Amino acid sequence: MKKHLDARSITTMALLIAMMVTLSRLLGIETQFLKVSFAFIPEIIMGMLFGPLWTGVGAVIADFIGMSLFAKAPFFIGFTINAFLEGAIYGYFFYKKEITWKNSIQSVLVSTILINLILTPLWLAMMYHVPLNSWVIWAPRLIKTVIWIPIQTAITYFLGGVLPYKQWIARFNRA
Ligand code: FOL
Repeated sequence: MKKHLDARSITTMALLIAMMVTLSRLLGIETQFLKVSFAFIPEIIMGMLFGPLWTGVGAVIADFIGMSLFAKAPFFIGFTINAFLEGAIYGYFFYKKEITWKNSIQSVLVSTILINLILTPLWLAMMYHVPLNSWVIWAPRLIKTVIWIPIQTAITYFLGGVLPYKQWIARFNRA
């Protein structure tokens, strides 16, 4: 893993963070109990280029920027933890790796189970003082999960086909 980031890496990170903020806060759907967005796309690219630690850090920065510019709810630290873990998951599965059906499915399942089905229900119950078994937490979430797993898996896999990641990795390793 990179110990420090050079100027080109910082510029690339900044661009990907800006894309994450835009996709999640401006082009995403957000209700009190559910979020749907395509912010995972720049996040996967970050994971391929920079690995788990830096992608986690980048996702945390995107959370801070998004919350300071476009907050629709009070800040809650649990979602910052989610952001770090989701970034770390994409870095773990895609850093300097070819995107295959296998790691696409694995990354989607691990992030969905850990973040969307375990941690987020806990944070929402704590934040809104509703019981953890409340239908307002689970009904929209289970519907989203069933629809979203195939969509996110397919987008992740096809991203692997269109991104010139071998050139990127060669270029970033030379620097
Ligand atoms: N606090 C912080 N730090 N960041 C936030 O984005 C944030 N957002 C809210 C409140 N405090 C915050 C607004 N409420 C979900 C739903 C509502 C919500 C926050 C999160 C939610 O369902 N999140 C899912 C989906 C995330 C995704 O796919 O982008 C999650 O697993 O975190």
